[in-house]
Amino acid sequence: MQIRRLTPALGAEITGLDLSSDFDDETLNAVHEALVENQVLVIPAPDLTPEQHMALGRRIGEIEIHAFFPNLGPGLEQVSVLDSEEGNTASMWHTDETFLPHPPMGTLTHAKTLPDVGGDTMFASTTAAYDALSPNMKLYLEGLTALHDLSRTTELRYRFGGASPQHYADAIAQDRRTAHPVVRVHPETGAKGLFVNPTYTRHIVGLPPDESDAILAFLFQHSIKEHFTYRHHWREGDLLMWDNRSTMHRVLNDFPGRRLMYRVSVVGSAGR
Ligand SMILES: O=C(O)CCC(=O)C(=O)O
Repeated sequence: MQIRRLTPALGAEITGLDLSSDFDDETLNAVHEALVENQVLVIPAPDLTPEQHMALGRRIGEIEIHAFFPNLGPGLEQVSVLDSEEGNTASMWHTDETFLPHPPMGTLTHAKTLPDVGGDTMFASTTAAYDALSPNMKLYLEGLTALHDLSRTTELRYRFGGASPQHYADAIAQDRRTAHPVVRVHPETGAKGLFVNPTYTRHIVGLPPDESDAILAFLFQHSIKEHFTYRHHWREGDLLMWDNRSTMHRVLNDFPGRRLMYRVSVVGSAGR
């Protein structure tokens, strides 16, 4: 197994590993270590089946049924489907499902069908972004919490035709919201990272609305500066794993044609 770093901030490609064959726990641990260190891993896996994809997720931890993406159905409910033809292209910066009390610790996404051009995914290291803040800003953010909820993204999908009025009303009624620290400590490395994102984070708790809006706008812009990012140009069969505790991501919605991805998320827990 060879590991090649892709940008100074984050990302590495692993070659010489066949994810569709049996591999031992030592190899799995090496992949896990590489994930924590590099935050995003690119692994070519042209022959990976949905069953193997799900089994791989299960070897890392408990796998979830995604809160709102459709899935492959009976027996494969944990494999969610992002099909641009169904209006599912996650084009706003986000960390996965931060409206949950325990957002996933990581996600494994497999490229099934790609447009001829476009549809790259951008990643940003939230630990690199935190490290680059001024000491004054770090002090200001210490101890603050922010509220994350699911309604904004559903509202946007409703406004632009991607969700029905009922779907929108259901999202509001479900009231899926959680407050998290604005600065998160990675449970495995101890590194601090920014933990706010434009898709789910609504406001910083206890601040006047205009101050909260201004601080969040600054943090969102700061987090996606180019030297904290990696842009992945997909090849069919690529499997990407990202550490959801130290990254944000978005798809560039710049393509005609179909983009179909299967994804499995590993549930976060107190220890991980
Ligand atoms: O399709 C992709 O490249 C990423 C999808 C995404 O944002 C997600 O699975 O949360």
